[in-house]
Amino acid sequence: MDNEKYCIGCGVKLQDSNMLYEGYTPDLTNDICSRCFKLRNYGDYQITTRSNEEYIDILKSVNDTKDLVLYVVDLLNIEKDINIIREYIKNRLILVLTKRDVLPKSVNDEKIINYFSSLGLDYQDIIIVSANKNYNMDELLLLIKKHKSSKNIYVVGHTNVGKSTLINKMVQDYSNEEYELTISPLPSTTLNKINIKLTDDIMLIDTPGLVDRGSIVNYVDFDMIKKINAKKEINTDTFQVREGQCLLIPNLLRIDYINGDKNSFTFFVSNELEIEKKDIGRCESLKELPKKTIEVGYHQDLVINGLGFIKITEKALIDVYTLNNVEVFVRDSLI
Ligand SMILES: Nc1nc2c(ncn2[C@@H]2O[C@H](COP(=O)(O)OP(=O)(O)OP(=O)(O)O)[C@@H](O)[C@H]2O)c(=O)[nH]1
Ligand SMILES: [Mg+2]
Repeated sequence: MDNEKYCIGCGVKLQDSNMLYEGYTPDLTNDICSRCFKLRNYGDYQITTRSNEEYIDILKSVNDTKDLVLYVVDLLNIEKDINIIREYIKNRLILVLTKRDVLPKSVNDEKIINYFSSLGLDYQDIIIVSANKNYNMDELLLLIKKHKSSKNIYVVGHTNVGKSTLINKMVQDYSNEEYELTISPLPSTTLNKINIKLTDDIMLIDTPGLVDRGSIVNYVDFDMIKKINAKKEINTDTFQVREGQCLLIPNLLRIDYINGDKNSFTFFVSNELEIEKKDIGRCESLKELPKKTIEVGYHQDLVINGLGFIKITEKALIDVYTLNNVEVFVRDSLI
């Protein structure tokens, strides 16, 4: 049966004819699809794949407007090239750095802002927030009011960065509506544009996120995704390491210290992940995984896309083993 009703949780068009196809609901009087229903009520998730062409089409449609954009970036998983957004949209944008709550409180916000200022992204304003901890939400609303050129405000960014969570928090804080978008630690939760009226003058528009094929979340199971997803402030683990030693996160990552002075490696990853230090000669674990040899400079971060990052103090030559297709790179230290 054809209809024009869309799921209020993820934006997908609802249908009652094919259980195996997205947007299915047994009863078209429902407001949400079965996938959102199961996710919300049982934490049970059906993988949905989205092509990035669809995401890019959505960005192009945003570019056709002159509306303000909130470009949301996850502080634990900063994209290798955050400027890529400018290939698709020329709109005025506010850079919203979210999930502040997972980084240690001792980290200075100003340092983070300075880091982003140096990346060359053209934005009207920048702000650090946490939707979970309600941090800087009033300030974000003020910035929206200051920079908006019309009623519509688009919320864009990679999948899983926390776009829908941010909108839910704003609705909770600034509107009388009961509205709630579906959120999850898995990729591609939101499937379509969704308009959410915040006030008479502000319409927030949620969008599906770009799926990053280099992220580790594409190559592990649901239980592991939940473990990798940092839910609270990270208790960083620092290891003093010398040549001939290796650091391991079981099933996910191995770093062999091949060459360099005595060094310190600080892990910014979910507290639920165990980290072990061993002698290379006495450890065979994870050597079957693809290896990448990397030269790290003074005060740089080794980033494992989707997992987090490791701050390394001194120059080093390391062998990094991780799952196939997972992007690994170095950048100047964030912290
Ligand atoms: N610790 C922490 N986690 C957050 C925060 N905001 C979102 N998350 C978590 O990040 C994950 C992804 O959140 P979503 O809001 O579904 O992300 P999204 O950007 O809408 O993702 P897509 O719809 O797939 O594009 C969920 O597990 C959220 O609980 C935050 O401020 N702090
Ligand atoms: Mg979403």
